Amino acid sequence: MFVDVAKITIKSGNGGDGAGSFRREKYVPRGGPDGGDGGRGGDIVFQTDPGMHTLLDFRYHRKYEAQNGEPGSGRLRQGKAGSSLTVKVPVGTVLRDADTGAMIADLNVPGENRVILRGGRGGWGNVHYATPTRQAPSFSQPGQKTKSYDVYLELKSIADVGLVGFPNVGKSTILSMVTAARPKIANYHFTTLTPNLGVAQMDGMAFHIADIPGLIENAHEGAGLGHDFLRHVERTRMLVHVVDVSGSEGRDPVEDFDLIMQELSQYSEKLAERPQIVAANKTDIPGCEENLEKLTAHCKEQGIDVVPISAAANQGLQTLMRQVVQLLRQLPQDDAPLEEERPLESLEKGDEYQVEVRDGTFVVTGTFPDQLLRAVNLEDPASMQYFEKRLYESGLVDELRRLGAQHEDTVDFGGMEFEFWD
Ligand SMILES: Nc1nc2c(ncn2[C@@H]2O[C@H](COP(=O)(O)OP(=O)(O)OP(=O)(O)O)[C@@H](O)[C@H]2O)c(=O)[nH]1
Ligand SMILES: [Mg+2]
Repeated sequence: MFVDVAKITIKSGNGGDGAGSFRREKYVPRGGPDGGDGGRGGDIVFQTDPGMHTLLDFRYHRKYEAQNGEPGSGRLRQGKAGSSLTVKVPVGTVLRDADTGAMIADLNVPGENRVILRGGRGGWGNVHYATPTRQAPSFSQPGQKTKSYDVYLELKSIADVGLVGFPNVGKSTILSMVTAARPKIANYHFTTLTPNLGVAQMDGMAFHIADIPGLIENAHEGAGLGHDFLRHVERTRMLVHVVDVSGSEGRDPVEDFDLIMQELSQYSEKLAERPQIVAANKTDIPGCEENLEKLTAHCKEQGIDVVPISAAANQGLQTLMRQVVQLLRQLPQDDAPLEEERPLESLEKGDEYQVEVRDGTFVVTGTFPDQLLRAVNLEDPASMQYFEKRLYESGLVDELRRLGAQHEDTVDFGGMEFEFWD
């Protein structure tokens, strides 16, 4: 089975808690605080592996969690950092946020490493909280707890050349003649159900060719198998558009050409504008001359070259491949991301907030409340003091005052309600 989409859950490691311990020495009844910091949690890293070609592994293994940082301990001992987890994916994998559909990363460079989620910060041990007035703070900071995210993986194969055309026109036959690939070939529609990839060599150049299932009218709306697989040619540098000029199925080659172009442009304008060469196939069948002439004239108007071939009889394939190489040599390698990348919430930036007044309640949203709430223990009075300190430091208290908040007004802080004391 060919798997080219998968959904997995990823989570970076929690930060380890800071320690709240006190020095113990002979003859010193109560030493100062000596609790060490917690270790930072491990990151989630994605790495492209040129040896991988499917997302099959992700069918069976769906949860990816990096290690948590260890808590700090007495005598200023720092907790061990959690190990990062590296997730290997095929080159050409696109990551999407399953909730929003936004593209997180387009991993199209072989061997690249990308940190997708950062581990949580380790909490501070109580040694950091020793102040002149609080010589023996019982408060230590919990490690930052990380969230887990559902992400989609989509594989967009990277090939230099994509074979497109109606079903049964001979796409797989071409691939089998010019590369070592052995795709299934048969005289019926939708013989090819999953993309095939092969490597061709010509004039000292090696390049990848992708053969996808045949397209039909309305493929862009999901008809046939077309739409799902167009993503495999989305990233190709050029197309070989295969047209059956024998008219064997009562079809008109010029109409076929136009219909496929329409499908391509409805899927993506960029794809339709990709440089292409038309392979007029099945020229061994008698009576195709008129069709060939019409198609050649039609394509010439659009500046597209037509190469007559017979894939089954191995005629014209060398000329076709030679023209492909000539075109490829002129085309730049384009590894720009397909869309704008939007990283998942960054744990480093936890200080953004917005305040809105709704029915007399001051509603605070953003990464600041989210992350502060995750880092404090609301039942511990010392932790609450720290919480309050952060509210002042962040400027939120001033902002609430500026917006007219008064003593005992209700504040909704990231979902938690409290009364404003001023
Ligand atoms: N006469 C003739 N038949 C050909 C030629 N090329 C391919 N065929 C035949 O056409 C049929 C379809 O070929 P395939 O290569 O499977 O076509 P395809 O475009 O990959 O088809 P799908 O995978 O269904 O989209 C097979 O029976 C081939 O033997 C050719 O040049 N001449
Ligand atoms: Mg095929």
